Amino acid sequence: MITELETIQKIKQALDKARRVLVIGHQQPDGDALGALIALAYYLKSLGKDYSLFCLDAPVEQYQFLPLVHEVKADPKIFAEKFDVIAVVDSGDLHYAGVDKLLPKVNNFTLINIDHHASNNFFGDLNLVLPEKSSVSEIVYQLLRLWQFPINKETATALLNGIIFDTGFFGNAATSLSALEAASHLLNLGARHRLINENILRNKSLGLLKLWGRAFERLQFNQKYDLAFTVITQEDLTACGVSVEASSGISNFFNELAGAKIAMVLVQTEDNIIKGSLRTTRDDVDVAALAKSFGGGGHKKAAGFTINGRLVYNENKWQITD
Ligand SMILES: [Mn+2]
Repeated sequence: MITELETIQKIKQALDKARRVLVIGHQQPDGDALGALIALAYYLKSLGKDYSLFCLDAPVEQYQFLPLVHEVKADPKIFAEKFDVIAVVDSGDLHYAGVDKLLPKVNNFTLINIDHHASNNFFGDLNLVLPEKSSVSEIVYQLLRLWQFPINKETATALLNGIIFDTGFFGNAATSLSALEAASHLLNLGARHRLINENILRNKSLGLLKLWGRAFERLQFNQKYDLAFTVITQEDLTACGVSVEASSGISNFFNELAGAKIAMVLVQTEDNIIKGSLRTTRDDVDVAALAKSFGGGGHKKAAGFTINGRLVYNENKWQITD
């Protein structure tokens, strides 16, 4: 068994030796994946390495304030090029990363897996998987400290962004002493937390807030399952001018209802398709298992599923019909 410290040492050696490095975050990259990606980019830059950053989907508007985010490319053509080291961050497996079919078939590179998901399947040649960490950004922060990399303001901002994102502004169960310590040190190093707040919190459009209004209005509580749930119809999306993707953040909110263990939002995305998203902030609830029973999947605290059917309002309640 290779120890954690040996793994960290081997990752450093692989990066130090590499001529070309590709760093990958998961598809639809979130604040944590991008934070880790960007911090590793600054490290590689300091070594004078030739590196590329890839996510299957381009970073959305709210992350455009992050330094170096413009370097994150979404063009899979990059996989035609040769890399000595490919590092994947914040992804439990290569399918979740969105690159299982894109990675070169000839295994002439070192695959590094840095993650904090308990479900991680150790797909790398080197696997640094620390489920007790709040975020992969916190893990990268610790790597950079161990490697005595002088963390600049930009790197500090990227890493703090990841920690803030995955801890839900230091509010969810991932918030730990080590996350808070890392965050306070990053602030000390000049991380721009106001910029993060402005961009991650205060970035909602009028249409999106109106859509939330509709969803809040219909909020119901199922006492049998301690489930807070609501629905969004196609008419809602059209009337508010909001895309299905842009509506996705709303389910996190309903966990704030006292007594709710699970929050569920059902969105009618097409005539006969309903997408469900499930969230919990509790350690004793596994929404991935629940999503699986509907043919979906995800993480213990955030999961989703897709079913066929139509949402209809009937006799004072929302129902699903064929
Ligand atoms: Mn993460």
